Amino acid sequence: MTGRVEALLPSAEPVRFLTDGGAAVRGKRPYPVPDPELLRRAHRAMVVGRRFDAQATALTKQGRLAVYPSSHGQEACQVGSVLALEDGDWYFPTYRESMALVTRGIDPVEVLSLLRGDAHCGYDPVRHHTAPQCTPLATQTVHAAGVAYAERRKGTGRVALACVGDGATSEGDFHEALNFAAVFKAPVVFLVQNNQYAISVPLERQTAAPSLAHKGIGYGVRSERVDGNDPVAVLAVLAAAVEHARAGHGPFLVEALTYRLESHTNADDASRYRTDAEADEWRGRDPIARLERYLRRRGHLTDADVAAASAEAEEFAARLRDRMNADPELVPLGMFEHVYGTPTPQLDEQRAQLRAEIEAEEALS
Ligand SMILES: Cc1ncc(C[n+]2csc(CCOP(=O)(O)OP(=O)(O)O)c2C)c(N)n1
Repeated sequence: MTGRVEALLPSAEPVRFLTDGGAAVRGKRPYPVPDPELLRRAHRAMVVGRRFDAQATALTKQGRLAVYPSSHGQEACQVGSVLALEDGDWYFPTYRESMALVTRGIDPVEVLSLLRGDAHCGYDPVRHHTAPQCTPLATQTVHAAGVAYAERRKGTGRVALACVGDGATSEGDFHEALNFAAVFKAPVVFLVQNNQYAISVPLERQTAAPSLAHKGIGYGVRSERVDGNDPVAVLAVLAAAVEHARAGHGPFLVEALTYRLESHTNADDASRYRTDAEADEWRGRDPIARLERYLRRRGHLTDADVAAASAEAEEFAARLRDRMNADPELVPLGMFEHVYGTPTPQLDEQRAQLRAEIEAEEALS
């Protein structure tokens, strides 16, 4: 029994490959070091992702976006979770994962549709193997476990990765998903981005567990903790987690310790519940700066590479700004589409009512 529990337990300290300053941590590596080419890709994606995030925040101030939950500071988790997957694998994001979806190659305007106020998710979830961004906390973990189980039954070798925040680990759905996935060996990775706060609720008011990763143990789920601002460690741990799931060993829970540098959304004011000193301490663990220093020291990244990433990021942001400045074409009746495979009589009735109202208004104008 003891041996079985030990096999599931996270490391005593969160897994780290890099110091805060970007030097390699000495000692034995608990997981293989990711390939330098993958790390270079991660660097570029984080630079573009951070610029995208800043542009999206600016769009809220210009009234072009209704709401935006920033992931500034969480770049290693956003990019790392996507790069750990293959194209056919499934991704189950929350509202905070816009940066990750852009990294997955989804059109940024489509990514921002929901946050602009559209009734639909913007992109085609089936084509991208990416569920709609989920606002109800943790409900998508159940969907992820179900889809992963279906893939297992079909023998496709595909896995699902579901993102949640620290607050969402208190939701019943999270626990149901862990239990189901463990019992039925669903190939799903649960990534908890522990950014320390659920809006204004700090972690110590959220859980009495030794860590969020420990929550997997009771369900029989292999669990690990990682420094979520260390991109090398995040990629290494997630690669192992995905491999574990793909090889048929069942689910894997990763808790990544990170920090959201901005407020919860543009509608929140983080200075009301946390100090500048705390945020500054986390700024000192900047994932982009850490990876950049590490790769430069090893000769894997040059000034020209860094300049090219930054130019690509500027172009990305400028294109997004231009496209978001155009007013979207509103199709009110479109909100009844894609609600159910077969519409219910109630839905048909509502659609007919709205159509009649639109026609009556048009007749008056
Ligand atoms: C089921 C449910 N309850 C409450 C909310 C309101 N709510 C939105 S975000 C949030 C905090 C979530 O924090 P966390 O899970 O840590 O994720 P983070 O926003 O930090 O990424 C809450 C309580 C919700 N969206 N869904």
